[in-house]
Amino acid sequence: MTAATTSPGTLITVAPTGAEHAKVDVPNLPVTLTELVSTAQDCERVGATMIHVHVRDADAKPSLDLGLLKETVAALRENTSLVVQLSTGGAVTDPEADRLRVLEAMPDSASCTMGTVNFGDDVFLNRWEFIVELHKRMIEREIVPEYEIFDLGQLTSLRRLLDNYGAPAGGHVHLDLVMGVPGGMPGNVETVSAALRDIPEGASFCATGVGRAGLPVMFATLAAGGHLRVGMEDTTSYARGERVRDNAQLVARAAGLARIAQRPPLAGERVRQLLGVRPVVRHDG
Ligand code: KMH
Ligand code: ZN
Repeated sequence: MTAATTSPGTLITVAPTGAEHAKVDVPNLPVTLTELVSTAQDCERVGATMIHVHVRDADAKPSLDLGLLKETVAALRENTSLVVQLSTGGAVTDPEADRLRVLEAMPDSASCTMGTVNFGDDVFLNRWEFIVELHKRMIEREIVPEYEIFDLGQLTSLRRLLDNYGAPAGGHVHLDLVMGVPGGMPGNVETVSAALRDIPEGASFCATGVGRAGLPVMFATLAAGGHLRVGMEDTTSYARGERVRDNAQLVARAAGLARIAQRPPLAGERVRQLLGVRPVVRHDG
């Protein structure tokens, strides 16, 4: 029995780029601002309502440059109605100070990872003091967090954070189960099911499965009343032996499955209400 809020519709987040894939290995990865905006528009057209953003510099390398982040937030707001979520996770090599500074770009939402995890051959470091600082700064700036959960124990850390430091900006708790990272929890039905026990009362959750875990996690999450994150940050294969054409292909598949599950994609305004994100300020279409 889950304490999480199950939803009659599905919030679809697209994570189009990430910090891990190299442009030379994945040539269709959106890395320039023009490519990102065009991807965002395509994904919005087929059912995405939130975008999880990692930016790249002129050499297509992951970057937390504040100017670039501000420009990106502005361009996405100008050209889409998507809820703009910036990654504070960055790349595993990014220092804490740079990751905290991401919030100065004033996105609608930002990620907040709830603990340290082995990340392939690397370590994705998230010290408790750092998590608390992110949480507090997001409250001050009215930025709605999405708590990233890479392992089940991080759900317990989330409860500890909320118990000790209060509700996030917007008052609603939304989290993302990131499943199948080598070093984190596996992406399968049993683990989605186990996570449901520890999701805080009233919280909403989405889930994403990295690589081959993508489809099992999607089906299990739809059945459990959760929301979906898809995108080339997590998946570059569409099927066995078939590369992803573009992010919109992944969003369209998720939207189709959500409709089949009778939990169709939620409209943007409904998603802003759900998450407690400020209403859209301006969109010229
Ligand atoms: N790139 C990973 C090290 C986040 O965006 O907040 C961290 C990550 C999580 O992707
Ligand atoms: Zn990310």
